[in-house]
Amino acid sequence: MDTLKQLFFEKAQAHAKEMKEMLKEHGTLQVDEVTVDQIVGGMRDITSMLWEPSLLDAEEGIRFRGFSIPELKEKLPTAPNGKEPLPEGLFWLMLTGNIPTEEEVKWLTDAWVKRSQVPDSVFRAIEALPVETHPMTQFSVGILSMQNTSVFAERYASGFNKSEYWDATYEDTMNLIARLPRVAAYIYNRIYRNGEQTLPDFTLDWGGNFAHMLGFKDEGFKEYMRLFLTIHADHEGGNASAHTCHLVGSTLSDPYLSLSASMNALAGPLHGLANQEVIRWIQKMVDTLGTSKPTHEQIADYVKDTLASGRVIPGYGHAVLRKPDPRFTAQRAFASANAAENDLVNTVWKIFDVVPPILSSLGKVKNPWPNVDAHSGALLLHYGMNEYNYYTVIFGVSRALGVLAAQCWSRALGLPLERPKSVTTAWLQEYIKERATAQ
Ligand code: CMX
Repeated sequence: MDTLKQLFFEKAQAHAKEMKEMLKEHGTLQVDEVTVDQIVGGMRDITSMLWEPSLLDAEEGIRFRGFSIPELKEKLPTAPNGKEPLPEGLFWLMLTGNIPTEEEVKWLTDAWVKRSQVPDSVFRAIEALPVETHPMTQFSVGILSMQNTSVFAERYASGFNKSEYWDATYEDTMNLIARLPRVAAYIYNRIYRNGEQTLPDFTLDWGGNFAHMLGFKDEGFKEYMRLFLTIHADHEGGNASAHTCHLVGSTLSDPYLSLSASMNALAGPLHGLANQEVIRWIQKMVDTLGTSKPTHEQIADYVKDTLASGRVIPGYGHAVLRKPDPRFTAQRAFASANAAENDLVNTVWKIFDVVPPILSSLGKVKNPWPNVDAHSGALLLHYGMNEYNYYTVIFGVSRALGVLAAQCWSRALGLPLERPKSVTTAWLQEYIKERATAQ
Protein backbone atom coordinates (compact mmCIF):
# COMPACT_ATOMS: atom_id res chain seq x y z
CA MET A 1 0.00 0.00 0.00
CA ASP A 2 1.44 3.45 -0.88
CA THR A 3 2.31 5.98 1.88
CA LEU A 4 -0.66 8.28 1.37
CA LYS A 5 -3.12 5.41 1.06
CA GLN A 6 -1.76 3.83 4.26
CA LEU A 7 -2.06 7.11 6.16
CA PHE A 8 -5.58 7.73 4.83
CA PHE A 9 -6.60 4.17 5.74
CA GLU A 10 -5.36 4.55 9.34
CA LYS A 11 -7.03 7.96 9.76
CA ALA A 12 -10.27 6.76 8.21
CA GLN A 13 -10.43 3.61 10.31
CA ALA A 14 -10.00 5.57 13.55
CA HIS A 15 -12.50 8.17 12.36
CA ALA A 16 -15.10 5.55 11.41
CA LYS A 17 -14.84 4.04 14.89
CA GLU A 18 -15.37 7.44 16.51
CA MET A 19 -18.28 8.13 14.20
CA LYS A 20 -19.95 4.86 15.15
CA GLU A 21 -19.64 5.69 18.84
CA MET A 22 -20.94 9.25 18.26
CA LEU A 23 -23.97 7.95 16.40
CA LYS A 24 -24.68 5.35 19.08
CA GLU A 25 -24.58 7.93 21.87
CA HIS A 26 -25.88 11.09 20.18
CA GLY A 27 -27.60 9.96 16.99
CA THR A 28 -30.93 11.51 17.93
CA LEU A 29 -29.57 14.90 19.10
CA GLN A 30 -31.26 17.69 17.10
CA VAL A 31 -28.86 20.01 15.22
CA ASP A 32 -31.11 22.18 13.05
CA GLU A 33 -34.67 23.24 12.22
CA VAL A 34 -36.16 24.03 8.80
CA THR A 35 -38.35 26.98 7.79
CA VAL A 36 -40.74 27.35 4.87
CA ASP A 37 -38.33 29.97 3.44
CA GLN A 38 -35.51 27.42 3.41
CA ILE A 39 -37.60 24.73 1.73
CA VAL A 40 -38.59 27.09 -1.08
CA GLY A 41 -35.32 29.05 -1.07
CA GLY A 42 -32.73 26.52 -2.15
CA MET A 43 -32.17 24.85 1.24
CA ARG A 44 -29.88 27.69 2.42
CA ASP A 45 -28.09 27.07 5.73
CA ILE A 46 -29.78 23.76 6.56
CA THR A 47 -27.15 21.66 8.32
CA SER A 48 -27.69 18.26 6.77
CA MET A 49 -24.54 16.86 5.24
CA LEU A 50 -21.17 15.43 6.30
CA TRP A 51 -18.08 16.81 4.50
CA GLU A 52 -14.61 16.33 5.94
CA PRO A 53 -12.07 18.33 3.85
CA SER A 54 -13.21 21.88 4.68
CA LEU A 55 -15.65 24.02 6.66
CA LEU A 56 -17.01 27.47 5.75
CA ASP A 57 -17.67 30.25 8.22
CA ALA A 58 -19.92 33.02 6.89
CA GLU A 59 -17.78 35.80 8.36
CA GLU A 60 -14.30 34.33 8.19
CA GLY A 61 -14.42 32.26 5.00
CA ILE A 62 -13.09 28.80 4.28
CA ARG A 63 -10.86 26.68 6.48
CA PHE A 64 -9.31 23.50 5.11
CA ARG A 65 -8.98 21.01 7.96
CA GLY A 66 -8.92 23.99 10.32
CA PHE A 67 -6.40 26.07 8.32
CA SER A 68 -7.33 29.44 6.77
CA ILE A 69 -5.91 30.49 3.39
CA PRO A 70 -3.23 32.79 4.95
CA GLU A 71 -2.20 29.87 7.18
CA LEU A 72 -1.99 27.51 4.20
CA LYS A 73 0.21 30.02 2.42
CA GLU A 74 2.57 29.88 5.38
CA LYS A 75 2.52 26.14 6.07
CA LEU A 76 2.17 24.26 2.77
CA PRO A 77 5.30 23.39 0.76
CA THR A 78 6.02 25.54 -2.31
CA ALA A 79 7.87 24.91 -5.58
CA PRO A 80 11.66 25.49 -5.43
CA ASN A 81 12.12 29.30 -5.29
CA GLY A 82 8.34 29.71 -5.26
CA LYS A 83 6.13 31.44 -2.71
CA GLU A 84 2.70 29.97 -3.47
CA PRO A 85 1.39 26.75 -1.90
CA LEU A 86 1.46 23.59 -4.00
CA PRO A 87 -2.01 22.10 -4.56
CA GLU A 88 -0.51 18.66 -3.89
CA GLY A 89 0.01 19.79 -0.29
CA LEU A 90 -3.63 20.84 0.04
CA PHE A 91 -4.84 17.51 -1.34
CA TRP A 92 -2.69 15.67 1.20
CA LEU A 93 -4.09 17.86 3.97
CA MET A 94 -7.71 17.40 2.86
CA LEU A 95 -7.32 13.63 2.63
CA THR A 96 -5.39 13.02 5.84
CA GLY A 97 -5.83 16.08 8.06
CA ASN A 98 -2.01 16.46 8.21
CA ILE A 99 0.14 19.25 6.77
CA PRO A 100 2.57 17.30 4.55
CA THR A 101 6.34 17.62 4.55
CA GLU A 102 8.23 18.63 1.41
CA GLU A 103 9.18 14.97 0.86
CA GLU A 104 5.55 13.88 1.11
CA VAL A 105 4.51 16.49 -1.44
CA LYS A 106 7.34 15.45 -3.72
CA TRP A 107 6.15 11.85 -3.38
CA LEU A 108 2.63 12.92 -4.38
CA THR A 109 3.84 14.89 -7.41
CA ASP A 110 5.74 11.78 -8.55
CA ALA A 111 2.78 9.49 -7.85
CA TRP A 112 0.58 11.67 -10.06
CA VAL A 113 3.22 11.73 -12.80
CA LYS A 114 3.23 7.91 -12.78
CA ARG A 115 -0.57 7.81 -13.09
CA SER A 116 -0.91 10.62 -15.65
CA GLN A 117 -1.16 8.63 -18.90
CA VAL A 118 -4.43 9.57 -20.63
CA PRO A 119 -5.97 6.91 -22.89
CA ASP A 120 -6.12 7.93 -26.57
CA SER A 121 -9.85 7.20 -26.61
CA VAL A 122 -10.34 10.28 -24.38
CA PHE A 123 -8.80 12.56 -26.99
CA ARG A 124 -10.92 10.89 -29.67
CA ALA A 125 -14.08 11.47 -27.61
CA ILE A 126 -13.19 15.16 -27.26
CA GLU A 127 -12.33 15.41 -30.96
CA ALA A 128 -15.78 14.04 -31.82
CA LEU A 129 -17.33 17.23 -30.41
CA PRO A 130 -17.62 20.36 -32.57
CA VAL A 131 -14.61 22.54 -31.69
CA GLU A 132 -16.90 25.43 -30.71
CA THR A 133 -18.52 23.29 -27.96
CA HIS A 134 -18.06 25.11 -24.64
CA PRO A 135 -14.77 24.05 -22.96
CA MET A 136 -16.66 22.95 -19.83
CA THR A 137 -18.78 20.56 -21.91
CA GLN A 138 -15.64 19.17 -23.54
CA PHE A 139 -14.07 18.80 -20.09
CA SER A 140 -17.07 16.97 -18.68
CA VAL A 141 -17.16 14.64 -21.71
CA GLY A 142 -13.39 14.05 -21.39
CA ILE A 143 -13.81 12.99 -17.75
CA LEU A 144 -16.80 10.81 -18.53
CA SER A 145 -14.98 9.14 -21.40
CA MET A 146 -12.37 7.80 -18.92
CA GLN A 147 -15.06 5.97 -16.93
CA ASN A 148 -14.24 2.68 -18.66
CA THR A 149 -10.97 2.73 -16.66
CA SER A 150 -12.69 3.05 -13.27
CA VAL A 151 -11.22 0.67 -10.70
CA PHE A 152 -14.33 1.10 -8.55
CA ALA A 153 -16.73 0.19 -11.39
CA GLU A 154 -14.63 -2.82 -12.39
CA ARG A 155 -14.33 -4.18 -8.85
CA TYR A 156 -18.01 -3.54 -8.15
CA ALA A 157 -18.98 -5.49 -11.26
CA SER A 158 -16.94 -8.44 -10.07
CA GLY A 159 -18.61 -8.23 -6.65
CA PHE A 160 -16.37 -6.68 -3.99
CA ASN A 161 -16.85 -6.23 -0.26
CA LYS A 162 -18.16 -2.82 0.82
CA SER A 163 -15.30 -2.53 3.32
CA GLU A 164 -13.04 -2.09 0.26
CA TYR A 165 -15.00 0.72 -1.44
CA TRP A 166 -12.62 3.35 -0.04
CA ASP A 167 -9.62 1.59 -1.63
CA ALA A 168 -11.04 1.58 -5.16
CA THR A 169 -12.27 5.17 -4.72
CA TYR A 170 -8.75 6.22 -3.69
CA GLU A 171 -7.29 4.53 -6.79
CA ASP A 172 -9.78 6.26 -9.11
CA THR A 173 -9.25 9.59 -7.35
CA MET A 174 -5.48 9.44 -7.74
CA ASN A 175 -5.69 8.38 -11.40
CA LEU A 176 -8.27 11.02 -12.25
CA ILE A 177 -6.44 13.92 -10.59
CA ALA A 178 -3.19 12.81 -12.22
CA ARG A 179 -4.79 12.89 -15.69
CA LEU A 180 -6.96 16.02 -15.42
CA PRO A 181 -4.34 18.67 -16.32
CA ARG A 182 -3.50 16.82 -19.54
CA VAL A 183 -7.18 16.49 -20.49
CA ALA A 184 -7.86 20.15 -19.66
CA ALA A 185 -4.76 21.38 -21.52
CA TYR A 186 -5.68 19.22 -24.52
CA ILE A 187 -9.03 21.04 -24.74
CA TYR A 188 -7.38 24.48 -24.48
CA ASN A 189 -4.86 23.68 -27.20
CA ARG A 190 -7.51 22.07 -29.36
CA ILE A 191 -9.78 25.12 -29.26
CA TYR A 192 -7.35 28.04 -29.05
CA ARG A 193 -3.99 26.79 -30.40
CA ASN A 194 -5.17 25.02 -33.58
CA GLY A 195 -4.61 21.65 -31.93
CA GLU A 196 -0.91 22.32 -31.24
CA GLN A 197 -0.31 20.33 -28.06
CA THR A 198 2.51 20.98 -25.58
CA LEU A 199 3.59 17.69 -24.08
CA PRO A 200 3.94 17.33 -20.29
CA ASP A 201 7.15 18.30 -18.48
CA PHE A 202 7.45 15.67 -15.76
CA THR A 203 10.14 17.59 -13.91
CA LEU A 204 7.46 20.10 -12.88
CA ASP A 205 4.89 19.91 -10.10
CA TRP A 206 1.21 19.22 -10.91
CA GLY A 207 0.16 22.89 -11.25
CA GLY A 208 3.41 24.01 -12.90
CA ASN A 209 3.07 21.24 -15.48
CA PHE A 210 -0.54 22.25 -16.17
CA ALA A 211 0.61 25.84 -16.83
CA HIS A 212 3.38 24.45 -19.07
CA MET A 213 0.95 22.27 -21.08
CA LEU A 214 -1.29 25.32 -21.57
CA GLY A 215 1.72 26.82 -23.34
CA PHE A 216 2.68 29.47 -20.75
CA LYS A 217 6.39 29.86 -20.02
CA ASP A 218 6.16 32.70 -17.49
CA GLU A 219 7.18 31.65 -13.96
CA GLY A 220 4.63 34.16 -12.63
CA PHE A 221 1.81 32.33 -14.42
CA LYS A 222 2.99 29.01 -12.94
CA GLU A 223 2.96 30.56 -9.47
CA TYR A 224 -0.52 32.00 -10.02
CA MET A 225 -1.70 28.60 -11.25
CA ARG A 226 -0.43 26.97 -8.01
CA LEU A 227 -2.30 29.57 -5.94
CA PHE A 228 -5.43 29.31 -8.11
CA LEU A 229 -5.49 25.50 -7.98
CA THR A 230 -5.08 25.58 -4.20
CA ILE A 231 -7.69 28.16 -3.26
CA HIS A 232 -10.45 26.92 -5.61
CA ALA A 233 -10.18 23.30 -4.46
CA ASP A 234 -12.94 23.12 -1.87
CA HIS A 235 -15.61 25.27 -0.19
CA GLU A 236 -17.34 22.77 2.10
CA GLY A 237 -19.99 20.38 0.82
CA GLY A 238 -23.16 22.35 0.10
CA ASN A 239 -22.03 24.32 -2.97
CA ALA A 240 -23.47 22.99 -6.22
CA SER A 241 -20.35 21.26 -7.64
CA ALA A 242 -19.42 19.62 -4.33
CA HIS A 243 -22.97 18.64 -3.51
CA THR A 244 -23.49 17.17 -6.99
CA CYS A 245 -20.37 15.01 -6.66
CA HIS A 246 -21.50 13.91 -3.21
CA LEU A 247 -25.05 13.08 -4.34
CA VAL A 248 -24.01 11.17 -7.45
CA GLY A 249 -21.28 9.33 -5.53
CA SER A 250 -23.78 8.33 -2.87
CA THR A 251 -25.46 6.03 -5.42
CA LEU A 252 -22.05 4.30 -5.73
CA SER A 253 -21.51 5.85 -9.13
CA ASP A 254 -17.73 5.86 -9.44
CA PRO A 255 -15.53 9.00 -9.21
CA TYR A 256 -15.53 9.52 -13.01
CA LEU A 257 -19.34 9.65 -13.16
CA SER A 258 -19.47 11.80 -10.03
CA LEU A 259 -16.82 14.30 -11.12
CA SER A 260 -18.27 14.71 -14.60
CA ALA A 261 -21.65 15.54 -13.02
CA SER A 262 -19.94 17.92 -10.60
CA MET A 263 -18.37 19.78 -13.52
CA ASN A 264 -21.79 20.24 -15.11
CA ALA A 265 -22.91 22.01 -11.93
CA LEU A 266 -19.75 24.12 -11.88
CA ALA A 267 -20.54 25.19 -15.46
CA GLY A 268 -23.56 27.25 -14.33
CA PRO A 269 -23.27 31.08 -14.36
CA LEU A 270 -24.38 31.38 -10.73
CA HIS A 271 -21.50 29.08 -9.75
CA GLY A 272 -18.10 28.51 -11.45
CA LEU A 273 -18.97 30.03 -14.81
CA ALA A 274 -19.09 33.39 -13.00
CA ASN A 275 -15.31 33.72 -13.53
CA GLN A 276 -15.80 33.96 -17.30
CA GLU A 277 -18.90 36.14 -16.85
CA VAL A 278 -16.91 38.67 -14.78
CA ILE A 279 -14.45 39.26 -17.61
CA ARG A 280 -17.18 39.25 -20.27
CA TRP A 281 -19.02 41.89 -18.22
CA ILE A 282 -15.91 44.06 -17.62
CA GLN A 283 -14.84 43.87 -21.26
CA LYS A 284 -18.29 44.95 -22.38
CA MET A 285 -18.08 47.86 -19.95
CA VAL A 286 -14.64 48.87 -21.23
CA ASP A 287 -15.83 48.61 -24.86
CA THR A 288 -19.01 50.57 -24.14
CA LEU A 289 -17.13 53.33 -22.31
CA GLY A 290 -14.25 53.36 -24.79
CA THR A 291 -11.58 53.36 -22.07
CA SER A 292 -9.50 50.71 -20.31
CA LYS A 293 -9.30 53.00 -17.25
CA PRO A 294 -12.94 53.66 -16.28
CA THR A 295 -13.53 56.02 -13.35
CA HIS A 296 -15.44 55.08 -10.20
CA GLU A 297 -18.39 57.16 -11.44
CA GLN A 298 -18.45 55.44 -14.85
CA ILE A 299 -18.33 52.02 -13.18
CA ALA A 300 -21.15 52.95 -10.81
CA ASP A 301 -23.37 53.99 -13.74
CA TYR A 302 -22.57 50.76 -15.59
CA VAL A 303 -23.38 48.67 -12.49
CA LYS A 304 -26.73 50.44 -12.13
CA ASP A 305 -27.52 49.81 -15.81
CA THR A 306 -26.74 46.10 -15.39
CA LEU A 307 -29.04 45.86 -12.37
CA ALA A 308 -31.78 47.84 -14.12
CA SER A 309 -31.72 45.33 -16.98
CA GLY A 310 -32.51 42.49 -14.54
CA ARG A 311 -29.05 40.92 -14.48
CA VAL A 312 -26.71 40.12 -11.60
CA ILE A 313 -23.25 41.63 -11.07
CA PRO A 314 -21.02 38.59 -11.67
CA GLY A 315 -18.37 37.90 -9.04
CA TYR A 316 -20.42 39.51 -6.26
CA GLY A 317 -22.66 37.89 -3.67
CA HIS A 318 -22.58 34.48 -2.05
CA ALA A 319 -25.07 31.97 -0.69
CA VAL A 320 -23.14 31.55 2.59
CA LEU A 321 -20.33 34.14 2.92
CA ARG A 322 -21.13 37.52 4.46
CA LYS A 323 -17.71 39.19 4.10
CA PRO A 324 -15.22 39.65 1.23
CA ASP A 325 -14.14 36.18 0.19
CA PRO A 326 -10.60 35.39 1.48
CA ARG A 327 -10.00 33.73 -1.89
CA PHE A 328 -10.62 37.16 -3.48
CA THR A 329 -8.30 38.75 -0.91
CA ALA A 330 -5.54 36.19 -1.60
CA GLN A 331 -5.73 36.92 -5.34
CA ARG A 332 -5.76 40.66 -4.69
CA ALA A 333 -2.57 40.29 -2.65
CA PHE A 334 -1.00 38.25 -5.47
CA ALA A 335 -2.05 40.91 -7.99
CA SER A 336 -0.64 43.73 -5.79
CA ALA A 337 2.73 41.98 -5.79
CA ASN A 338 2.73 40.89 -9.45
CA ALA A 339 0.32 42.92 -11.57
CA ALA A 340 -0.33 46.21 -9.80
CA GLU A 341 0.12 48.25 -13.00
CA ASN A 342 -2.36 46.22 -15.06
CA ASP A 343 -5.41 48.28 -16.15
CA LEU A 344 -7.82 45.38 -15.82
CA VAL A 345 -6.55 44.53 -12.34
CA ASN A 346 -7.02 48.18 -11.37
CA THR A 347 -10.54 48.11 -12.77
CA VAL A 348 -11.29 45.00 -10.65
CA TRP A 349 -10.11 46.93 -7.59
CA LYS A 350 -12.26 49.96 -8.49
CA ILE A 351 -15.27 47.66 -8.96
CA PHE A 352 -14.56 46.40 -5.42
CA ASP A 353 -14.85 50.03 -4.19
CA VAL A 354 -18.05 50.67 -6.14
CA VAL A 355 -20.23 47.54 -6.14
CA PRO A 356 -20.75 46.68 -2.43
CA PRO A 357 -22.51 49.97 -1.49
CA ILE A 358 -24.73 49.75 -4.58
CA LEU A 359 -25.72 46.13 -3.91
CA SER A 360 -26.30 46.96 -0.21
CA SER A 361 -28.58 49.83 -1.20
CA LEU A 362 -30.91 47.35 -2.96
CA GLY A 363 -31.88 46.05 0.48
CA LYS A 364 -32.23 42.43 -0.64
CA VAL A 365 -28.70 41.24 -1.41
CA LYS A 366 -27.46 39.30 1.62
CA ASN A 367 -23.78 39.57 0.72
CA PRO A 368 -22.64 42.59 -1.32
CA TRP A 369 -18.98 41.52 -1.27
CA PRO A 370 -16.80 39.95 -3.98
CA ASN A 371 -16.50 36.17 -4.23
CA VAL A 372 -13.65 34.03 -5.61
CA ASP A 373 -14.63 34.68 -9.23
CA ALA A 374 -14.30 38.48 -9.07
CA HIS A 375 -10.53 38.50 -9.42
CA SER A 376 -9.26 35.40 -11.22
CA GLY A 377 -10.00 36.47 -14.81
CA ALA A 378 -8.02 39.72 -14.50
CA LEU A 379 -4.94 37.78 -13.40
CA LEU A 380 -5.31 35.15 -16.11
CA LEU A 381 -5.58 37.93 -18.66
CA HIS A 382 -2.58 39.68 -17.17
CA TYR A 383 -0.52 36.61 -18.08
CA GLY A 384 -2.00 36.50 -21.57
CA MET A 385 -4.80 33.97 -21.26
CA ASN A 386 -7.57 35.94 -22.95
CA GLU A 387 -9.88 33.03 -23.82
CA TYR A 388 -12.28 33.61 -20.94
CA ASN A 389 -14.66 30.79 -21.91
CA TYR A 390 -11.90 28.50 -20.67
CA TYR A 391 -11.51 29.93 -17.16
CA THR A 392 -14.05 27.63 -15.50
CA VAL A 393 -12.12 24.56 -16.69
CA ILE A 394 -9.18 25.68 -14.53
CA PHE A 395 -11.61 26.07 -11.62
CA GLY A 396 -12.79 22.52 -12.38
CA VAL A 397 -9.28 21.02 -12.34
CA SER A 398 -8.87 22.53 -8.89
CA ARG A 399 -12.33 21.61 -7.60
CA ALA A 400 -11.61 17.94 -8.37
CA LEU A 401 -9.10 17.90 -5.49
CA GLY A 402 -11.70 18.75 -2.87
CA VAL A 403 -14.70 16.83 -4.13
CA LEU A 404 -12.69 13.65 -4.76
CA ALA A 405 -10.93 13.84 -1.37
CA ALA A 406 -14.44 14.09 0.08
CA GLN A 407 -15.60 11.10 -1.95
CA CYS A 408 -12.74 9.00 -0.55
CA TRP A 409 -13.97 9.93 2.93
CA SER A 410 -17.61 9.22 2.10
CA ARG A 411 -16.77 5.69 0.97
CA ALA A 412 -14.38 5.12 3.91
CA LEU A 413 -17.10 6.14 6.37
CA GLY A 414 -19.69 4.06 4.55
CA LEU A 415 -22.03 7.04 4.04
CA PRO A 416 -25.37 5.95 2.59
CA LEU A 417 -27.41 6.95 -0.45
CA GLU A 418 -28.44 10.62 -0.12
CA ARG A 419 -32.20 11.09 -0.22
CA PRO A 420 -33.65 14.28 1.32
CA LYS A 421 -37.42 14.73 1.64
CA SER A 422 -39.26 17.02 -0.75
CA VAL A 423 -42.81 18.33 -0.44
CA THR A 424 -45.34 19.99 -2.72
CA THR A 425 -46.70 23.53 -2.32
CA ALA A 426 -50.09 21.97 -1.48
CA TRP A 427 -48.40 19.96 1.31
CA LEU A 428 -46.84 23.18 2.70
CA GLN A 429 -50.17 25.03 2.55
CA GLU A 430 -51.88 22.18 4.39
CA TYR A 431 -49.09 22.12 7.01
CA ILE A 432 -49.41 25.90 7.56
CA LYS A 433 -53.20 25.54 7.98
CA GLU A 434 -52.80 22.68 10.47
CA ARG A 435 -50.25 24.62 12.54
CA ALA A 436 -52.54 27.70 12.62
CA THR A 437 -55.48 25.64 13.95
CA ALA A 438 -53.27 23.92 16.49
CA GLN A 439 -52.25 27.28 18.03
N1 CMX B 1 -26.00 41.09 -8.38
C1 CMX B 1 -27.33 41.43 -8.37
N2 CMX B 1 -28.23 40.88 -7.56
C2 CMX B 1 -27.79 39.96 -6.69
C3 CMX B 1 -26.44 39.60 -6.58
C4 CMX B 1 -25.54 40.20 -7.49
N3 CMX B 1 -24.25 39.86 -7.52
N4 CMX B 1 -26.31 38.67 -5.61
C5 CMX B 1 -27.55 38.46 -5.12
N5 CMX B 1 -28.45 39.24 -5.77
C6 CMX B 1 -29.89 39.24 -5.62
C7 CMX B 1 -30.44 37.86 -5.95
O1 CMX B 1 -30.52 37.66 -7.35
C8 CMX B 1 -31.77 37.88 -5.23
O2 CMX B 1 -32.65 38.67 -5.99
P1 CMX B 1 -34.23 38.26 -6.13
O3 CMX B 1 -34.75 38.22 -4.73
O4 CMX B 1 -34.79 39.36 -6.96
O5 CMX B 1 -34.25 36.91 -6.79
C9 CMX B 1 -31.43 38.66 -3.96
O6 CMX B 1 -30.26 39.45 -4.26
C10 CMX B 1 -31.13 37.80 -2.75
O7 CMX B 1 -30.10 36.89 -3.09
P2 CMX B 1 -29.07 36.38 -1.96
O8 CMX B 1 -29.87 35.65 -0.94
O9 CMX B 1 -28.22 37.52 -1.50
O10 CMX B 1 -28.13 35.43 -2.80
P3 CMX B 1 -28.36 33.89 -3.18
O11 CMX B 1 -27.88 33.05 -2.05
O12 CMX B 1 -29.75 33.65 -3.64
O13 CMX B 1 -27.43 33.73 -4.45
C11 CMX B 1 -25.44 33.95 -5.71
C12 CMX B 1 -26.01 33.67 -4.32
C13 CMX B 1 -23.94 33.70 -5.68
C14 CMX B 1 -26.09 33.00 -6.71
C15 CMX B 1 -25.75 35.42 -6.09
O14 CMX B 1 -25.10 36.29 -5.18
C16 CMX B 1 -25.33 35.76 -7.51
O15 CMX B 1 -26.13 35.54 -8.43
N6 CMX B 1 -24.10 36.33 -7.72
C17 CMX B 1 -23.60 36.60 -9.04
C18 CMX B 1 -23.08 35.32 -9.70
C19 CMX B 1 -21.79 34.87 -9.05
O16 CMX B 1 -20.86 35.63 -8.84
N7 CMX B 1 -21.72 33.57 -8.74
C20 CMX B 1 -20.47 32.95 -8.23
C21 CMX B 1 -20.56 32.52 -6.76
C22 CMX B 1 -19.30 31.87 -6.31
C23 CMX B 1 -19.13 30.50 -6.95
O17 CMX B 1 -19.95 29.61 -6.69
O18 CMX B 1 -18.21 30.30 -7.75
